Amino acid sequence: MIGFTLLLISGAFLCADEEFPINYDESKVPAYTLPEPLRMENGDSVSTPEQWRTKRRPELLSLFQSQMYGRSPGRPAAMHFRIGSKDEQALGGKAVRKEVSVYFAAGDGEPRMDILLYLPKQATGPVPLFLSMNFLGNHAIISDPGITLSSHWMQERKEEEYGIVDHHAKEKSRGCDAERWAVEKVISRGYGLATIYYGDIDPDFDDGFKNGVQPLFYKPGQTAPAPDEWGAIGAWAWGLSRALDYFETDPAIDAKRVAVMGHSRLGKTALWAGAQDERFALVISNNSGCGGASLSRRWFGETVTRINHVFPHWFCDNFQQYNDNEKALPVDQHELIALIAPRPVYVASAEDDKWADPRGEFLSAKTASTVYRFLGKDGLGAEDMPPINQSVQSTIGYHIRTGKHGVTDYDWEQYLNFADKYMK
Ligand code: GTR
Repeated sequence: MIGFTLLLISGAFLCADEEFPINYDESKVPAYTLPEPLRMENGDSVSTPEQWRTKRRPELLSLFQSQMYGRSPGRPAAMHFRIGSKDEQALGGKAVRKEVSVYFAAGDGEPRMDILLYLPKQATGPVPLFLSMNFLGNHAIISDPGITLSSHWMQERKEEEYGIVDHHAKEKSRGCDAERWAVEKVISRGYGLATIYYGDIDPDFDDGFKNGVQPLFYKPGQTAPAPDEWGAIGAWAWGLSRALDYFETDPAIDAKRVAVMGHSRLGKTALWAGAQDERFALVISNNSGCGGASLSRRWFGETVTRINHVFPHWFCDNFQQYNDNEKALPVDQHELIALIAPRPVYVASAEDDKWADPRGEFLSAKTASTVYRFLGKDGLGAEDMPPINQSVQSTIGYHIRTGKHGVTDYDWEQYLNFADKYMK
């Protein structure tokens, strides 16, 4: 890991390391010009919603695919599902818990992902659902002995953070991430909650794409994705779409009302999944930052260069061309949000999460409004950043809350209100 040095420059903090200068001073953000989502590559402006849908939207999507996240394959023909454990009395009788394995190839081997589902017991019909990937295994989101412990690669856990040092999921790690998962609250509001461990789809380290789902799609002789083919974020987003494929087959779930939500790198993933797959009814980005909701051209917090160096496996290789050259990017992140239009999208920042550039996240959401308005929606109903802990619930929702990088009950509360407004 790269060490950071704190420099005090003319009374303002500039956090930097030798290779990758990082700016935390608003007055030092250089001027930048954003690409216009409603202007086509040939220079013409988009004149009708139909033209947006059939020409400009596919054009933008293709640019994000080839230059940033990489192209992903579709649903594998041999993919199949197997229902695993089921508990009709979960959460003290308030929910049904079940596990579903998704096998991406024929047979019962790898690659495979496991979906953990909690559905409200009292439901009288198919329920709307929140779908969100997790960082530490399905068993980590809640302490429930019935959840299968993951046997897949697991990141090293810091003892001071989780009270455990555990390379693989063990009994004592059940519920170790529960603070970030408002399972009971979601159920009590009438929604289901589905989660998948992101390491099932692609372990989060740079191994040249030997593990994870990518090799399943290599052409004969291919050993790594091409420069315009998916990296890890593309693979995780693909996994979210495969979960939606399953929801379409489950009569207890209303697959037309699925909100995809994600935090941090998984927030980038949720946005990318929602941008590509129009079956997602609502999209939520929690503290997604660079490569997610925040603008690449704004020099504040994490940069394209830094993210590409530290996480070279997240994006496609073509994205490396834009290191220290963000202005050459044919897109910026307000256009990723615009790809979700006219569907509701919520962007959430945290006051102390400067690394993710809260203002850059807000500006990106605000600028995406042009497309929402063009399509007859209200966009973001705020000209300036709202006060701390005040949720804006227009078609593009936004809040900045107190506290640090993470997912809190406050965040869930706003997402549930937003879903009540747009998905019920
Ligand atoms: C950081 C990374 C961010 C964010 C975060 C996370 O190290 O620089 O882009 O994704 O990790 O996912 O927790």
